[in-house]
Amino acid sequence: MAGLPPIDVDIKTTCPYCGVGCGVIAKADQQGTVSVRGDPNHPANFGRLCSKGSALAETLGAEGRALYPEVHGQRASWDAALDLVAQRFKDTIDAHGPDSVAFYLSGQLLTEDYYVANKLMKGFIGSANIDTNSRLCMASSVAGHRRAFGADTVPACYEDLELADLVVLVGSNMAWCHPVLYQRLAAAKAARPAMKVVVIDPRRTATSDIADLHLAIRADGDLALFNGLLVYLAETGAIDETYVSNYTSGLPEALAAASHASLAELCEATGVSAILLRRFFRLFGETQKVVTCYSQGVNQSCVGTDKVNAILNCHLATGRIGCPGMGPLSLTGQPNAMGGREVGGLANMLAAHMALENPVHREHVQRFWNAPVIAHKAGLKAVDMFEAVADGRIKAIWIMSTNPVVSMPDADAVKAALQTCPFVVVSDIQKDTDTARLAHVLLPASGWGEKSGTVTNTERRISRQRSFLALPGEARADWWQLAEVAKRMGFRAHFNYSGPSDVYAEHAALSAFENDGERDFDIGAHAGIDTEAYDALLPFQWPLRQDGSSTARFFADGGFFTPDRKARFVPVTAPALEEASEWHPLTLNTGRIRDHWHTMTRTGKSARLSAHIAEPFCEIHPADADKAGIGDADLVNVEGANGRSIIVRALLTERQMPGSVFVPMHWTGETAPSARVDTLVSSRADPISGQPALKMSRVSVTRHAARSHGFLVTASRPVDLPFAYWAIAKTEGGWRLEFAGDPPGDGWENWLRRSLQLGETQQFSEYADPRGSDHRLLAFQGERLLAALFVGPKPVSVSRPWAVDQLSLRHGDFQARSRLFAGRPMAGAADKGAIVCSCFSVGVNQIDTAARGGCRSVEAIGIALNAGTNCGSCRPEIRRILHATQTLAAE
Ligand SMILES: Nc1nc2c(c(=O)[nH]1)N[C@H]1C(S)=C(S)[C@@H](COP(=O)(O)OP(=O)(O)OC[C@H]3O[C@@H](n4cnc5c(=O)[nH]c(N)nc54)[C@H](O)[C@@H]3O)O[C@H]1N2
Ligand SMILES: Nc1nc2c(c(=O)[nH]1)N[C@H]1C(S)=C(S)[C@@H](COP(=O)(O)OP(=O)(O)OC[C@H]3O[C@@H](n4cnc5c(=O)[nH]c(N)nc54)[C@H](O)[C@@H]3O)O[C@H]1N2
Ligand code: SF4
Ligand SMILES: [Mo]
Repeated sequence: MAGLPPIDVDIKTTCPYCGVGCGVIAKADQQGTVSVRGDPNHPANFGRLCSKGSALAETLGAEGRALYPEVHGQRASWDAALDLVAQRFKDTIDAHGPDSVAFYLSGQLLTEDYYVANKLMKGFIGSANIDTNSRLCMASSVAGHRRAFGADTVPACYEDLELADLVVLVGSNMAWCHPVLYQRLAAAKAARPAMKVVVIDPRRTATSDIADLHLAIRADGDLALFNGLLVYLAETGAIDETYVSNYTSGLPEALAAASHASLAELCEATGVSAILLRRFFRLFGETQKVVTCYSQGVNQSCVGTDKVNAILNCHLATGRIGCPGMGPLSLTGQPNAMGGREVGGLANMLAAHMALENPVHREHVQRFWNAPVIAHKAGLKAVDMFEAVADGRIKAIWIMSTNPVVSMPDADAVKAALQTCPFVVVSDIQKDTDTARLAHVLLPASGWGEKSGTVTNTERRISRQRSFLALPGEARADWWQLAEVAKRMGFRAHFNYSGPSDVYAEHAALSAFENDGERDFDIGAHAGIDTEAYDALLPFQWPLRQDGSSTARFFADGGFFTPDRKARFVPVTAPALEEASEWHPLTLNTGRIRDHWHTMTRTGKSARLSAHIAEPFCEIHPADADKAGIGDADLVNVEGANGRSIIVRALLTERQMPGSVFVPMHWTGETAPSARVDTLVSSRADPISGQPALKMSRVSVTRHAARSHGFLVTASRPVDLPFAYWAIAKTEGGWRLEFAGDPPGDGWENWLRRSLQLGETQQFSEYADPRGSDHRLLAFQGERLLAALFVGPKPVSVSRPWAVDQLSLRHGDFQARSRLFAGRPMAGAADKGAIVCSCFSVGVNQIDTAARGGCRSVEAIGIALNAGTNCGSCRPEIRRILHATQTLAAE
C-alpha cells in the first residue's frame, strides 16, 4: 500500500467534517506532530477554517484507536478476519438468499470506499440492502430533487449565496453546522448591507443573529408556509410565465393543492403572525435574486420530501434557478454525502445517478461491471433495515464509519437488534464506540490523514483527501477491506484494484458510460485517469464531461432530467396539526452544537472543542420550566412516548419557543450514558424518502431529584462511575466530570481512590462543612493537582473554567492548595466564565468586561482579547454578548 508518509511537507487535503468541504493544508513533522491551516486556494473556504477544522490536529491521537482486527474480542490476523467475514456472508446468502445480508454505511466514507461497497452489494451479492446514515440526513432532499428535476441535482453553488439579494435559511443552523459558508454569507452581507437574510427555525439560533427576519416556525409548519408563499406569488403576479410554460409542468395542480388555507389558518399552521408572514412573502416576491438553503429542519421530518418540493415549487414558479445569485441549495451535512449519492450508495438508487427502477439503467450498470447479477428492487432503508435485523430477516450486517447505536432513532431497539444478530461486522477507527462494542468482527479502519480518496461537497465540488500519516497498527482503508472480502467471496477479477485511483477511474468511466447528456452526473473527463494525475487532482465541480465541458449551475434554460426534459411541480398539502398530548406535551427537537461532531469519537479527543459545551442539555423556555418547577442548572428527566427517559441539564432560554425543547444528539455510552437522546426519538419516517422525523418526537420534562451532585477535575479518566447521571469531557491535562446520584456506600474518598486508581498511600486534603453535606477533596502529586472533587446536595457552584485551569498550574505551598477548596478564584481575581472562543480560551465574563470597558464591536473584542480572530466560529456569540451588555447598560 502507501509508501512512507511525507515529513515536513505541506499536503493539500480536505476537512473530514461538514459538507462545506474546506481545503486544508496539513503537515506532519518527524515526531508525527501535525499542524493544519486553511488552504487559501481552495474555492470552498479560501483559507478559512472553523473551530472543528482548526482543531483537527488535536483529534488524531492514538487514544482508543482500533489497531488490529478482532474476532469475538480477541486479536486476529487480517487473513483470519477477512476469511471469516467472507465465509459468513457467503454461507448466509447460500442458506437464506442475498436479502438476508446488509451493509450500513456512512456519508463519511470516501467515494472510492462507497463505490466498492455498492458494486459488491448490488452487482455481485445481488441485493440492494445497502443503506447509510445519509438516510437520516439527505434522503428527503434526494427524493425531492428526483421528483422535481428527474435527477438528484443540486442546481446552485456557493457563490450564489454571495451574489443573492435575499438568502432564506430554512431549518439550518448554518453558523454552527456550516460555519465557513456562514462566514462567507456574513461577510457578503457586511459588504453589501442591502442583502437580506431570513431564518426559519423554531429556535432563535446563533444563525439568526445576522437575520433581518426570524420566523419562529412551528415544527413542520414549513409546508404550510411555502404553500402560502406559492399562492402569494401567483396572486401578486410574481410567476415567471415564460419559464413556467417552457420548462415545467404541473403548476396549476400545485397551486390548487396549496390554495386551501386562509390567512388565519396559515398563521395557525406556521405559528407565525400575519405581519411577519406578509413581510416574508413580500420580500420573497419582490426580490429576484433569492437563494433558499435548507437542511435538517426540512429533511428530518415525516413530510420532509414534501417540504423540499414546496420550496422547489417556489423557485420553479419564479424561474429563480440556475442563474447567478438564485436557486434552491440543499446543504449537505457530511463531508461526502454527495459522493455517496453519486455512487448510488442508497437502498433505492443505482450507481452514477442511474435509477434502480429503470431496466435500461440496470442493464447498463450490469454490463459495465460485467456483473453476474444486478439488484432489481429497492433494498431496505435504514429504519426498516434495523427492524429486519431485529426480526431475523437480516442475519449478517456490516456497519462501516457510523455509530447507529447512538444516532438511529429508537436507538435502544437498534442496540437490541444488533445484540441478537448472528453476525455483526464493524469497521471503525475507534474500538470502544457504542456500536463497535457489539461487533463479532471489528475491523480497524484508517482515518483522516491516513487514507486517500475523493469527497464531494454541497456545491458538487470534488476534492482529494490525501494521506500524510503512517497507518497506525494494522489499520487499513475501508475500500481495501471491502475489496478483500469481495475477492474472498469469489469475485477476485472484479475487485482487483491496486489503489483508490483505480476505483476512481472506474467510477468516472461508469458516469460517462452510454451517457449522451441524459444523466447529470458525468465526470467522463477522468475515465481511466492514472495515479499520477489522480494525485495531482485539483478541486473541480461536476459535471466534467469527456470533452472537458462543465457547468457551475443547472436549469437556467430548463434541461431537466425527466423524459420530456421539463421540471415537475409537485402538489403538496400541509399535514394536519398534531393533537396536544396530555402525557407528553412538549415537542422534542434535536440537533447539533458548535464544537462537536456527532457521536464525538473524534472531536471528544480535543480539550479545546470540549470546552465550549461540556455537558448534555435540554433547552427549555422559562415558562415551560416554571410550569414543571425546573430551575436553571437543575437536572431534568426527558421522557419519550416510548416510555424511555434520559437525564440532562436544564438550560432555560427564551431563544427556545414555548412547547418545544431542544436536546443535542452528541452524547453516548462513552461520554454520558444517561443522555443518549435517540433512545427517545421516534422512528416514524417520511413515507417517500424513508427519512426519520428526528426533530419532532413527543416528550415530557420533569425535574430530576438526586441526593448528591458533584463536579470533578482529574488528571486521569475515572473508571468507576456508579451514578444515575454523569458526563465526562476532555480538558487540558485531564478530564472534567459532572455527576449526580446516590453517594457511594463507602464514602467519597474511597470512591475517588478506586475510580482514579490512586494508591493506598495517596493523601487527600478534605473539607466538609459542619452539616456534612458539602464535601471537597483534593489530591496532589508534588505540586501538581491530581484531582479536585466538589460534592453537595444541590448542583455545586464551582467555576468550571477556573477549576479546569488548575490542572495545568503549579500549586507550591499549602496556602495555594487550600485556596482550591473555594472552587473559584479569590475575591478580586478574574473568573473568565464559560468558554466562548475555544481557539484562545476566552470566556463570557472577559468579553462582558471588555464590552463594559468600551469595546463596541466584534472587531474591538478581537483586538482586546483575540477572541473571534482565528476561526471566527464564536463571532455570532460574541455579537450576542455585546448586544446583551449594551442593552443592559442602556436600561
Ligand atoms: N458542529 C457541527 N456541525 C455539523 C455537524 C455536527 O455534528 N456538528 N454535522 C453535520 C451534519 S451530518 C449535518 S446533517 C448538518 C446539519 O446541519 P443543520 O441542519 O443546520 O443542523 P441541526 O442542528 O440538525 O438542525 C438545524 C435546525 O433545524 C431546526 N428545526 C427543527 N425542526 C424544524 C422545523 O420543523 N422547521 C424548521 N424550519 N426548522 C426546524 C432546529 O431548531 C435546528 O436549529 O451539520 C453538519 N455540520
Ligand atoms: N436525534 C437525532 N439523531 C440524529 C441526527 C439528528 O439531528 N438528531 N442527525 C442524523 C444525521 S444527519 C447523521 S449524518 C447521523 C450521524 O451519526 P453517525 O454517523 O452515527 O455519527 P458519527 O459520530 O459521525 O459516526 C462515525 C463513525 O465512524 C468512525 N470513523 C471515522 N472515520 C472513519 C473512517 O475513515 N472509516 C471508518 N470505518 N470509520 C470511521 C467514527 O469513529 C464513528 O464511530 O446522525 C443522525 N442522527
Ligand atoms: S466549515 Fe468547518 S467543519 Fe465544515 S468543512 Fe469547513 S473547516 Fe471543516
Ligand atoms: Mo447528517
